[in-house]
Amino acid sequence: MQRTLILLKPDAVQRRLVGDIIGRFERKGLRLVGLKLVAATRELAEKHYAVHKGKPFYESLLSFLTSGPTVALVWEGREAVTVGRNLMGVTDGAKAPPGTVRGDYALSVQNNLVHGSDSAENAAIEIALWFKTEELVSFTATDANWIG
Ligand code: DAT
Ligand code: MG
Repeated sequence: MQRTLILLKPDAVQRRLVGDIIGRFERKGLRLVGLKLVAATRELAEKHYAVHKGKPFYESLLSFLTSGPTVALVWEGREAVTVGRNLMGVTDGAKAPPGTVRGDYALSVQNNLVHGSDSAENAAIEIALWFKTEELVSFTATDANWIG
């Protein structure tokens, strides 16, 4: 069992795609264990994208993430990190295949609607950045025998 942090970035909220994107993760079978609307501060954005510090797009990326509300989600399930990445599609919306969030709705590289943790280790770090322990609610899904 694994957890992953998924962010619906400010473009997803502005474009009213929150319900659509959450629905895809729900229907896949992941369990929602954390959900909130966050106005990310510069400090939070810097920590979240620390790995990209110094890259040419870094400042623009921080402006984007702090430009409006973000929906922060934690999903739990088998292979949640890989499943999340697959539901999102590759970084560049122009290259992401149809059927993925980015493939269906994004054309941009930067404004690509979603963030998803890229490893279980980074998921743990990112979840701790966006959520307090008591904001996460673990539960047994009543359809667990069907979903796996
Ligand atoms: P991902 O979000 O698919 O994990 P990443 O971690 O490499 O991609 O980069 C984080 C975000 O930074 C990405 O969602 C969009 C932005 N980004 C990445 N490469 C970029 C580039 N070459 N130009 C502009 N923005 C970029
Ligand atoms: Mg990344």
